[in-house]
Amino acid sequence: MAGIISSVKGNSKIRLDNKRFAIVVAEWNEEITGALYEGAYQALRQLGVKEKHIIRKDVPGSYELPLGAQWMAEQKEVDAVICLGCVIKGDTPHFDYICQAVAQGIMKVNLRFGKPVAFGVLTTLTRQQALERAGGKLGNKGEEAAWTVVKMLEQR
Ligand code: RBF
Repeated sequence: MAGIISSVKGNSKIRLDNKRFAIVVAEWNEEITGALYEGAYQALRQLGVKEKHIIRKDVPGSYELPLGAQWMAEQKEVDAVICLGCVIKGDTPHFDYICQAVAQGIMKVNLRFGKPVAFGVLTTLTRQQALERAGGKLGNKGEEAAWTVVKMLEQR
């Protein structure tokens, strides 16, 4: 596993049994986003996060993730948010608009609330590429998004 999050994998430097996480999940391509959710949820549980401290919020599509994340981040008790979505390139320029808006929207929520908000959004050319990253041969990006917010809470 490349990158900074490898150090979080499996255990954390801080206590997580008193931390609360929100996972915002886009319903578009739900076969993929459901698998990303499983990855994120299991990663948090494995790190010692209590079941009752993981809140799931569903939104229609990835474009709605920033607002869903904002609703979660504005709740005082929520320590970090994980956004999960899957945008697959179609035949029209929609892909670019959605990806741009979601990436920038999620970044704004990070900075506005000063809480980690992970961009666990697959932006792929094909469904196959998405499956490979949602529990397939390239791992599970939902799991990695969970490790990322934990890593950020450790840095604080
Ligand atoms: N949402 C996704 O999460 N993934 C997609 O691949 C996706 N493709 C879309 C393609 C088109 C042509 C449209 C109109 C919407 C798509 N959406 C997708 C939904 C989008 O995120 C949002 O829910 C809607 O645009 C309503 O705001």
